[in-house]
Amino acid sequence: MATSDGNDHRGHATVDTACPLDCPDSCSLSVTIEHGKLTGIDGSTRQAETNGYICGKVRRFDRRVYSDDRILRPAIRQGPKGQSRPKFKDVTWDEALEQVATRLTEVRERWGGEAILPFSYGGSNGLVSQDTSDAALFRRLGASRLSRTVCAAPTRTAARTLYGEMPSITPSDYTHSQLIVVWGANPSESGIHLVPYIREAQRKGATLVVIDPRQTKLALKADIHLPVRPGTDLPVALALHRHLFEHGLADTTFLDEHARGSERLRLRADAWPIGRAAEVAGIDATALEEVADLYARKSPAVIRCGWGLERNRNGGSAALAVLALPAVAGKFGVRGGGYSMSNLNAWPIDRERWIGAEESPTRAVNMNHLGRALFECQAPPIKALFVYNCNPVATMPDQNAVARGLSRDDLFTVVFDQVRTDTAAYADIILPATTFLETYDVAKGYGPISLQLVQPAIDTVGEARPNVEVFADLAARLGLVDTWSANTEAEALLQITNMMPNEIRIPLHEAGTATPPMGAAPIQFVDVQPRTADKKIELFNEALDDETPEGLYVFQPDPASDDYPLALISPATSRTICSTLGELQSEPAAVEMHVDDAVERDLSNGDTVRLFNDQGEVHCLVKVTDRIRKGTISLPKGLWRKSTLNGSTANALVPDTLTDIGGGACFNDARVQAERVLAASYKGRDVTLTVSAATAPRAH
Ligand SMILES: Nc1nc2c(c(=O)[nH]1)N[C@H]1C(S)=C(S)[C@@H](COP(=O)(O)OP(=O)(O)OC[C@H]3O[C@@H](n4cnc5c(=O)[nH]c(N)nc54)[C@H](O)[C@@H]3O)O[C@H]1N2
Ligand SMILES: Nc1nc2c(c(=O)[nH]1)N[C@H]1C(S)=C(S)[C@@H](COP(=O)(O)OP(=O)(O)OC[C@H]3O[C@@H](n4cnc5c(=O)[nH]c(N)nc54)[C@H](O)[C@@H]3O)O[C@H]1N2
Ligand code: SF4
Ligand SMILES: [Mo]
Repeated sequence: MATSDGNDHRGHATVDTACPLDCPDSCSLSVTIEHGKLTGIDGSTRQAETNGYICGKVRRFDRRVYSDDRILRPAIRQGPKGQSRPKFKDVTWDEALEQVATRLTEVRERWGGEAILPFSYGGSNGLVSQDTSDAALFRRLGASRLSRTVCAAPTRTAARTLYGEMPSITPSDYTHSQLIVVWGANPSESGIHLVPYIREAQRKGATLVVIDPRQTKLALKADIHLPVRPGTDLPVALALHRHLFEHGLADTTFLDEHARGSERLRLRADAWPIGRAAEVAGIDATALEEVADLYARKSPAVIRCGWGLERNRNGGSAALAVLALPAVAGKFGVRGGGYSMSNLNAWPIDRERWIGAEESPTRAVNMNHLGRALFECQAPPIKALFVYNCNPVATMPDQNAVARGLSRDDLFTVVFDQVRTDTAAYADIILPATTFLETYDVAKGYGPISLQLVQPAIDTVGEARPNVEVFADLAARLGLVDTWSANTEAEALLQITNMMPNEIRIPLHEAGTATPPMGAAPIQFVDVQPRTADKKIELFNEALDDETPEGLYVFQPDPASDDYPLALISPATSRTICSTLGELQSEPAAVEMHVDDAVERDLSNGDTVRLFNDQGEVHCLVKVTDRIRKGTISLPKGLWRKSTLNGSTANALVPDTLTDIGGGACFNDARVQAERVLAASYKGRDVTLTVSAATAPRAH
């Protein structure tokens, strides 16, 4: 075990490591251990941007590490699939992996490799724990490929199309900005280290604009808050473009030199005068005009483009239009001016180099279609599902379809996780995974430009094993011996870092952190340039326009109906990271609802409500508030089924339709109705709820 200050006589040690969870910030951590047990997790200053402090979730991560929900040993299911308290029998790793190998071989021989679907997403997000021996194994098996589109697919497609994923402005550079637009992001909960930099900029005179259907903590501190109807960012952004072009405020010199397609963008934006956009978005036209004016005048101006605006039918075009604004307004070239999206690709690092097996052209399954894929995929049907780094029952759209699919008797499911997730209830075999406090990894931030070494602070809990070892072991059992040469994660770490350029590898090993060649705080269009083929900004990609059903920058109207008028959104909260730590939520969840919507439905604070649409229903409590726009309601992302009264979460109401570009999830296109139900006690799944006499019962 590597320690930074050694082990003293009390068995006390401190370990320098980093947080690799799916969060932009990638904090450096100082972990204290006494007699082999975690006693404290705190921030360190190794990563300068996160400045020595961390969030409350990870500070108490010991509650997951030593939790009763932790999977300690491999186990095989005994009773039916999907029960709230499923029965499993412990087995040895050898028995478990032999059985997995046997079943995968049977499936492959009878149905072909594509009948196997590996299913993974964020997990611990590190370079070692994903796309290493796992990718090598599944590629060599000829398994179906997974399109990892549940998050960031539209924004990433937009950032790639426009700028070839040029690195973004880092949080600390916000202190140089005069205008900050936080668009569809809620950093107070989902990336906390940006907030003090924004506040510092405000103290120095910066203007803050927040565009969000909810009055978030930052919206309360904003000069202007535009509480848009979910899914209407596209017209709002196009109205800003139109304003710039129409008033001669577009930076035509910059556009001529650095961009293509501005005329095509201008024509599409022409359909959106400020008044029309404001009407569709349900916001005040004067406020929107003021934002247009501020954005044209102020510099340095930065837009923090979040992920809240992508999760709907217009998400891709919305992200394109938002991220195109600094180009059209000429905001690049100064510190604190430009945009921030994801900085995941700031590094000259290529995973393909270390996977060590060619990607085969097998069929690709969009992960947002898991439920339907389990029924509709033919030739071959999906017969084996290997879930790791992901908790699809809690996090994928159309939860009921996912659960039905996973209940199939003829489906062989492996769930490899740290804790008994909602998905684990459907597993034939569960395998225990290590947490980031028990393994080596490399954490890559997507807010600050940060690459850090993650190292074990404690011994593995129970018989947990790191991903890289389990997939390498399975490959060996399947006779794929030459696939991946590193069998332990320490070897894997070395194998991976050895393929990095020396300027990165050496500091990463010696100091635990590295800086990319362009520096940790690049100025866009000074230190970094677009990474498109010809280094130009592509404001209008004709091929993408052809592929997009309605065309690029074309607004698709709201899917609400008279039956289902309320827009249900499910943003990140400070209590979980996606569904990670959802096991610790002991209070029943509450949906936030505007006071007018509540009064209309005879609802008051603490009442029990039934949210429903044609796909499903969620029974939960109500929190009445004026901090969300009327017509929009909000239930947290990442809830486990036990957190609601009927065992369904927001995803039971989320359609599995896809975003306009990128094949992303439309979480915020859920349209629902809400009605009061007579209160029931919170006792897990068995509560029976009766529809209140005040509202007519419906046939669902
Ligand atoms: N604590 C915590 N931190 C996290 C996560 C977590 O679950 N918990 N998740 C991590 C992950 S995986 C991600 S992707 C990021 C996501 O972090 P964010 O980018 O902050 O994304 P969301 O939380 O989905 O939504 C952000 C805001 O968008 C608003 N919003 C919803 N719909 C719309 C819309 O149509 N338009 C506009 N303008 N706003 C809208 C929501 O009200 C919310 O306040 O956070 C990461 N950090
Ligand atoms: N309704 C709604 N749903 C959403 C969203 C939303 O806005 N609204 N947002 C979506 C977003 S942004 C995202 S990113 C997805 C995320 O969805 P998921 O990727 O499913 O994220 P988590 O639920 O945190 O699941 C990660 C799982 O990996 C496990 N894990 C962690 N480290 C390891 C490891 O080293 N090995 C193994 N084997 N397992 C590990 C964790 O215990 C956890 O169960 O959720 C999406 N779901
Ligand atoms: S979850 Fe985010 S804020 Fe919390 S410790 Fe990890 S990187 Fe830092
Ligand atoms: Mo995400």
